[in-house]
Amino acid sequence: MSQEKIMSIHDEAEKIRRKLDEENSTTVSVALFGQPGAGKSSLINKIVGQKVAEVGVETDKTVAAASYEAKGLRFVDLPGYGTKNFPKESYFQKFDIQQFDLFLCVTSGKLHQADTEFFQELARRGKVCIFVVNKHDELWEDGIAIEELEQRKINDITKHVGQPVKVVFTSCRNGTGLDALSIEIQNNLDGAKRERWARGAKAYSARFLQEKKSACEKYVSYAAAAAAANGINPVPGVDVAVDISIIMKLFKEIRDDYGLTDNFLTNLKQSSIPVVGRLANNVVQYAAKEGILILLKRFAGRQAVKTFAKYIPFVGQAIAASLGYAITSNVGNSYLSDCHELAEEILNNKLGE
Ligand SMILES: Nc1nc2c(ncn2[C@@H]2O[C@H](COP(=O)(O)OP(=O)(O)OP(=O)(O)O)[C@@H](O)[C@H]2O)c(=O)[nH]1
Ligand SMILES: [Mg+2]
Repeated sequence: MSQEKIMSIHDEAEKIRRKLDEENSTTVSVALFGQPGAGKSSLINKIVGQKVAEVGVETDKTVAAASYEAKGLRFVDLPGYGTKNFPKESYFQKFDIQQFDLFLCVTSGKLHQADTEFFQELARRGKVCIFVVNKHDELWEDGIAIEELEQRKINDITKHVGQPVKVVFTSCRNGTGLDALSIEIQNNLDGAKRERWARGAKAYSARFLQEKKSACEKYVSYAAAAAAANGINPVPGVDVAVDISIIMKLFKEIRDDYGLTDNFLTNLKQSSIPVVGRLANNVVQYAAKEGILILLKRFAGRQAVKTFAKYIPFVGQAIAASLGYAITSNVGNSYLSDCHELAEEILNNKLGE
């Protein structure tokens, strides 16, 4: 390899490591507010697809906001606006309201005055707030169509807040509106945060799964480049070394993004649906170092290597042209593909953890 080429790989390696760090430190911050029992904790769990918040017990927010973080998504359950402990005058500063990417006002009954006032303050400061009417499954009145009941809710909220607002109806019980809510949140984010949301939030539709895959592909290209640039483990069968620990970490993150926990995978391996069992087996097997070596060997032997040309500007010319990157990016995308297909089967067959 020429001196010049070695230099540019070195520079690009530095850059790609910084990019990977940057990507890993991107967080989406969502704040929730609304009356006790409206379903804020339940919604957080549904959105992220993990039990992070306790449901059915009043979340203690008498001394502080309750904060939960998973997969680069941060949810903060705010205490009541303008109470004795948290007066209006100091509320915005106390909870650093300006830092949040967006707000969810969660209701299940009537909108309360404190929520209306807080919303109006947010609107004045140009912050995005989505109204979530939860417990849609309980919305019922004899002889009145559901559309009419929904419209009444929307009218009631509009009347209270004095302006047209975005309203999403959800049910944590039967899943109604969870996809719509997640997409509405995503539509209000840009750039890296948008991708972070697609990766971290649970997919309730094929469309969202596809968004997840695109966001993961970009991440795969970064990690594959870093793994190729940081060559320490020899790849069997070729004169190339890559960093397996980076690949291992990448695989773990892809599994997390698709909600494939160890427990869930163990259950899926026993599935009566053959393709589910096979994919779950792959996902578990390739997670370990021995499995990664099998994949590396498989792709080292390939003649034609598929690389993602659109990521070359991020990855760098010299790294993108290297054999190490061809192998690591193929290995990464093959793992992503297994996780994605498995997630599609889970969604289509309504398999729960
Ligand atoms: N029927 C129905 N019940 C729900 C729904 N979402 C939540 N619940 C129930 O409503 C109760 C309160 O839910 P939480 O998620 O704890 O409500 P919260 O807003 O976090 O309450 P606080 O922490 O007290 O502010 C629990 O018993 C939930 O099981 C829903 O969509 N439909
Ligand atoms: Mg709660």
